[in-house]
Amino acid sequence: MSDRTPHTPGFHPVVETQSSNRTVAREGVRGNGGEIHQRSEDGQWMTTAQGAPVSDNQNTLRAGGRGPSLLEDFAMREKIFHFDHERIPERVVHARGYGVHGYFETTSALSDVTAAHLFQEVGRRVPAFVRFSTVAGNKGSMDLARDVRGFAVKLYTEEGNWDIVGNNIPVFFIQDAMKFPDLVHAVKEAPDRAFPQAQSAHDNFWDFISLMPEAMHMVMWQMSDRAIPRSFRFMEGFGVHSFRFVNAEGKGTFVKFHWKPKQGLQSVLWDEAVKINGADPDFHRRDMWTAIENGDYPEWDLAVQLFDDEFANRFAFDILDPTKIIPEEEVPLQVVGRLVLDRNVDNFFAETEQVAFCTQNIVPGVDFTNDPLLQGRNFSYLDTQLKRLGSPNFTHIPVNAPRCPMHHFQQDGQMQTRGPSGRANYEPNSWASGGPRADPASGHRSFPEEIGGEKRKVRSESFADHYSQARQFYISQTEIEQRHIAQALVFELSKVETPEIRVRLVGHLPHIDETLASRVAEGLGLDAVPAAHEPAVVPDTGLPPSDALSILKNGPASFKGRKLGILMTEGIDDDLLEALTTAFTNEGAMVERIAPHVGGITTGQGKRILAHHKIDGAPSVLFDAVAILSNDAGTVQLEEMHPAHCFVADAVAHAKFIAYTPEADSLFLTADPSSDGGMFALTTGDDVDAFLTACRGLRFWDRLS
Ligand code: HDD
Repeated sequence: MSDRTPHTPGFHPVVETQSSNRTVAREGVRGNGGEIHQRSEDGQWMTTAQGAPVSDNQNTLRAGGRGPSLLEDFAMREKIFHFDHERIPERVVHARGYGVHGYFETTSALSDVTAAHLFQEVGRRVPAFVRFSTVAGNKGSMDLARDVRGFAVKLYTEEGNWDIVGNNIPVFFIQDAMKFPDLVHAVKEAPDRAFPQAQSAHDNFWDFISLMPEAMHMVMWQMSDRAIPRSFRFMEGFGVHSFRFVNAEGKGTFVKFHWKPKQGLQSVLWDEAVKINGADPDFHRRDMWTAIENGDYPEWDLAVQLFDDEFANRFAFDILDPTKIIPEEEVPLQVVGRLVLDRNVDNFFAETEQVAFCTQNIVPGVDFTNDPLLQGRNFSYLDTQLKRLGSPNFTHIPVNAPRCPMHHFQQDGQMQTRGPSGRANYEPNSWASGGPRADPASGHRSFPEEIGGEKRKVRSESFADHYSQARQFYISQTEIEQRHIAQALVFELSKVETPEIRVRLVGHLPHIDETLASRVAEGLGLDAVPAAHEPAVVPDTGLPPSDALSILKNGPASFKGRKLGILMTEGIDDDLLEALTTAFTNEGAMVERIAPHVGGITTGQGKRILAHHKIDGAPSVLFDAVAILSNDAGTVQLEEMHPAHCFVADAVAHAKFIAYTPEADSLFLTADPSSDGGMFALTTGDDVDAFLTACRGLRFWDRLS
């Protein structure tokens, strides 16, 4: 169609492009409304959704230049009609999310424990789609809310889609799915005032939680830095529940799934999170998009914990209780595969918004357990997909469609695109071309678990210990992380307006740790630590700490994939800037330049260097480490700029590693850079190495102690 002549002489229509428009369109032509039309390079002509060429995308058909619009303008009517129907219901939880394509590859065969095709031999590779999310916030909420992160993985295996719909925290708030609506109602905005959004720091949430001792283990994780990850790339994922692998002989083995980021673990400080939300509410999605566009593909190991009935019976907690972990020290992790994310979506709505994860999507060789939360989830997800996507045919949408052959007799329904062909649409039938038949040998078979017991609404007593593992998590943290948990609790409870709720919550903490309880009580201004609530069972205070539970003990080993921000001013030394940039780029880091103007600076050697950001829009919270390169004149200029002061003061307060030219010394109002082990004076390029080596660690925590 590209050789078609324009329908209106002298008038070039705006062209709808399918590419990501990285190049700017050429040639501007004035339309008859004065608007400027630019032809894109792909030369396509606009049509309606029915394929009819459109002659004018600016003016409705009307009777006379100043007359009424005519209903027969089918192009206008169709355009507005479609626009009016663009939204579908957002997810009731996990509404804000970001999806990425990739692949999963088996690195260690598991054919002895599972019949899953994927795990039969090393090197089997299947496409994957992963959606990361926050839980409580609405679709347009900010990325750095204190919240659990969803980590939902869809594996398009040769035997169907297998969804591991997990979180970045290995336990959950509640033990029974029946309470999920209450939990979600409590954490989301109150129904009368519709706030607070995307946060748990309010009365309803803590009212509910303080009445639910089973939530205390999860609350420790949620108040830890796990709930403010630096990026999706630096967090773990967990399948949470115990599942079952079933091998070809029908033997079952319990399994828990862990995604371990090769990038290491990293979180931000709460003060950073708050400021990032203002500076860049899309911080996490931008981070993922940019990393992948740069070819820096994030990767996770899939590790499994495998255990049998004998272990399940002797383990101190019930393996069906989703508020408990099995410490890695008790059942070691076995790495069996890797997940690599290497492709951004082409269209956010078609893929990320419409992807439909369902916990009940499993494949032969994988089975459920009786975890009451998992069983309830298996009911819930299909309903949600029907509500959101409007048709039982949501599996026809490409992101949801299996990549293996499908044969069944399901037919019709809204938006059906591939009904069965031929006469047979039922089974059994006696037609020669009678369609598919169930296959008892290779079809999915449930583990033949014997089930018995009285029909009762009841919770097993084996689920009754609510504090022991909360304590184990807390004592596994470094002193800095423990302090953060106390500070988070104080912050959240200080937002609670009802004093009784605050006191009720603190009444759980003595069972977890006395020091934590008194720190929080003190932070809230309580006269004393309230009396501890009567526990359902006496907690076991003897559980040993587990290093795997700490972020700081599992941080990144390099600065790869992290971001350096260089604040630069006019006339700085070219060689120094070059040396810094080269060293960090060679490390695999992202380097972004910030200047008083986005137009950049001219170096002392006369080279024009563009900036990525104007200082006002790029506070230091957006970077993992910062460098301040200025000469005397530049320092005077920065001293007059409030954002520059905040840039430096925040980098100091957030324990960041900081490099600086000696001339920038006077910008440090809250610290003495010459005596701070996390600050590095840069005079020549030779000084860069020590700074880079330090940056490979997470932060210079000594500054805060
Ligand atoms: Fe859920 C979405 C994870 C308990 C009901 N859940 C959803 C998503 C994740 C999780 C990651 C987003 C999927 C996506 O990106 O599209 N949910 C969990 C975990 C849970 C959990 C790890 C506990 C271990 N969920 C849970 C319960 C119920 C639900 C107990 C209901 C009884 N979850 C849903 C849902 C959602 C959902 C309402 C909303 C959007 C969707 O399913 O597709 O059905």
